[in-house]
Amino acid sequence: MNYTAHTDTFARDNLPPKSDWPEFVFELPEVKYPGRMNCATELLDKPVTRGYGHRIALRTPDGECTYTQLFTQANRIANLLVRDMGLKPGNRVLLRGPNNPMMAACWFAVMKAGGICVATMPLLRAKELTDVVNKAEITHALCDKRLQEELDLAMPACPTLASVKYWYDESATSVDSLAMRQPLWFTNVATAADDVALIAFTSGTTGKPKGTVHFHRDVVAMCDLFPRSILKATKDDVFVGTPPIAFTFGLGGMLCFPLRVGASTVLVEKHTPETLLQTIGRFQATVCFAAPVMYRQMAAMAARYDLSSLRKCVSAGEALPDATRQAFKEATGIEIIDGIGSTEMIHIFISHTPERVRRGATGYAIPGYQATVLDADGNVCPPGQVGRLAVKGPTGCRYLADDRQENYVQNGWNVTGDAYLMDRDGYFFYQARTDDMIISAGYNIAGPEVEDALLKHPAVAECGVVGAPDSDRGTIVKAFVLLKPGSDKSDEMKKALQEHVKKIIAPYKYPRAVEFVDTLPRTETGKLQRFKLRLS
Ligand code: 3UK
Repeated sequence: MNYTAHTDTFARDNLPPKSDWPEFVFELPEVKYPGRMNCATELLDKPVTRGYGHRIALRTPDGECTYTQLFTQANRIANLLVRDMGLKPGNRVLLRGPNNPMMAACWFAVMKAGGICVATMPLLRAKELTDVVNKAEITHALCDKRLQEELDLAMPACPTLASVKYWYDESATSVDSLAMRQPLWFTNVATAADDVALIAFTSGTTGKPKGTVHFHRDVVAMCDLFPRSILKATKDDVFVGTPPIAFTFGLGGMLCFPLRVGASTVLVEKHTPETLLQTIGRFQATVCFAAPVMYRQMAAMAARYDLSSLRKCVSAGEALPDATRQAFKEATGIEIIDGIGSTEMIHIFISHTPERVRRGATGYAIPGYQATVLDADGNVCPPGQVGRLAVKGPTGCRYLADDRQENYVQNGWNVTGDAYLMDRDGYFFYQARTDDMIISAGYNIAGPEVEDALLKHPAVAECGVVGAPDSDRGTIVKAFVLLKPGSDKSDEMKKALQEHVKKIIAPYKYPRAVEFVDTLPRTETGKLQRFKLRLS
């Protein structure tokens, strides 16, 4: 048996058998890590010992926090977890909160103590929490006081969850108050590089949530790949954005990436397009992480804000429509960096630098990753042919005790569930989620392509395109359209939108049905919930 610092081996014991793991590729020198590594040491302790302690790590509308302060607070909470809450290395810790400094400090505290973080999206309800707690046999919880109600509702059905504490809580037994009485120093647990650091549950739309298991080395690897080769982040960067730390997109972009390079991150609990624009100006932010719909909304109002500090913008979570890319560039001069990542892969694996953008493409496999397109039989598709996207690299999919492992990992490849084509130069073009392809009158139609065409019409703010049942044709293309303020929800407008689409893409792809809506259903991570549109 390999070395492990975990006395509680539940997570390791519930990994899929090695034969079902994807193939891991560690070709880049930067991801050849030693056998023992704790990601908190790498991301937080080392900047302090290397003389960055006085620099600002976290910025918020209420104040700021240096690297040394964050380090000290994480040490205190780690002591609290071990001394008062009885945490043993390998125990799972539920972490619940919006993006705020305590969320960041608690995340590092769990890493330091050798615990396994299970962070959940703030909006999860009791039923979903119960599923997660029971699946991962979670023993401890650290939770923002304002999210207590739903956790209380879940507790009776969570027998393993024995120790719960709240932060931003006025009581004498709060995390805040108990941490104050703990020593400032903590010796990080000497975890193996392949000890489990976190279990991230997928924001899946159907079925029971899947827990994706990531090691300490995976957390460090995500920081040493995309941020170095594509983003080129430096210590002087100021990060802002929307993705929750509870989502691996946000864990990277809003916490780990900035700290890895000694930069600072602006944590704001809830953003609207207006507050994000204001925040960029107020903090002179240089790097922004968000979902495509946010960039679209920001483009429409960017002229009224000071965005002179902004250097790089990263879009992920769903496909970036070219219409949004162009609108944002016109408004700000910035070429958005698109990137596809997944909870299974922990972060982005196909992307592009602003200089190497290719219109309509997500990008190329970033250094460290390999990507290809497979047909239904698992053979490699020639350039130009649509098939299933498959990737491999230093990170990959390991579901916690789940037979769906064989769907995601096939012949050593991680198969993401996305339909893509690759051109001759190795650029990857997104078509749709494999199960979102619309088959109408025998044609394969990708909803996102129709959406991009609609978004190029001046009256369209947002839209979603799905297949809808039709008595004559079996399935037709149906568009749900949110119009810009002042536009007319008329039959003439429907007709105009249909004619507009026919002019931009092959006419048979035009939406035969158009419905005007006031909002579109989205997840907390900004993804359009197409299954909800299909049901409506
Ligand atoms: C879709 C994209 C087209 C795609 C994520 C960056 O989104 C993330 O993780 P999830 O597990 O979803 C993964 C799926 O989302 N997707 C994401 N980005 C793009 N489709 N273009 C894109 N740029 O279907 C993928 O399979 O929620 C994104 C970093 C970390 C993440 N966890």
